[in-house]
Amino acid sequence: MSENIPLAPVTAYVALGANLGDAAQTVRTAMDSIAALPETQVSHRSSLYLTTPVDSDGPDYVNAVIEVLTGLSAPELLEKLQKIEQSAGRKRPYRNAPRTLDLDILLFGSEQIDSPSLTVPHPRMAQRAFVLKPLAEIAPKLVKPAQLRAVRDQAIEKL
Ligand code: PH2
Ligand code: MG
Ligand code: MG
Repeated sequence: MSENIPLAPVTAYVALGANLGDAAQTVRTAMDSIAALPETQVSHRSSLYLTTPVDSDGPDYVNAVIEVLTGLSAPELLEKLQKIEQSAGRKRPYRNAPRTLDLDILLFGSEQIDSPSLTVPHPRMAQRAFVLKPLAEIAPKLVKPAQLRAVRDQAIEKL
């Protein structure tokens, strides 16, 4: 019985990043793939940003953030995002390796999640201009001016 009652949609934020291949096109296509997920709408898309690698190497990254309304649970959304990463050719040779596509759940409603596969809110989001700037563009109330000031030395520009 209870499994047939749909969950109320949750507002979640997903960060997109890529620095191998045609990164801008991969990020745009990933936004469309997320919009096509079941029970999921993309309600806001940030601009695309060109950013210097942080604790990573290789070419500059293309980064963006989207807001989604979803009836999926956080683990279901994570599984579907990982499938989209895999179809973009994602390999994981070592931590923070250059990548064709990275999709990270930043926030999932007001949920706090600490499982082996998923930590939400994303534990490093407050240290990264490539997350905070696009997030502030689409959800200004979620990012405090002091948080933006703390990352102002990290190179980021709109594409
Ligand atoms: N992702 C990382 C590590 N470093 N740097 C930039 N500029 N953009 C990213 O998306 C990024 C990074 C780990 O996921
Ligand atoms: Mg990441
Ligand atoms: Mg990731």
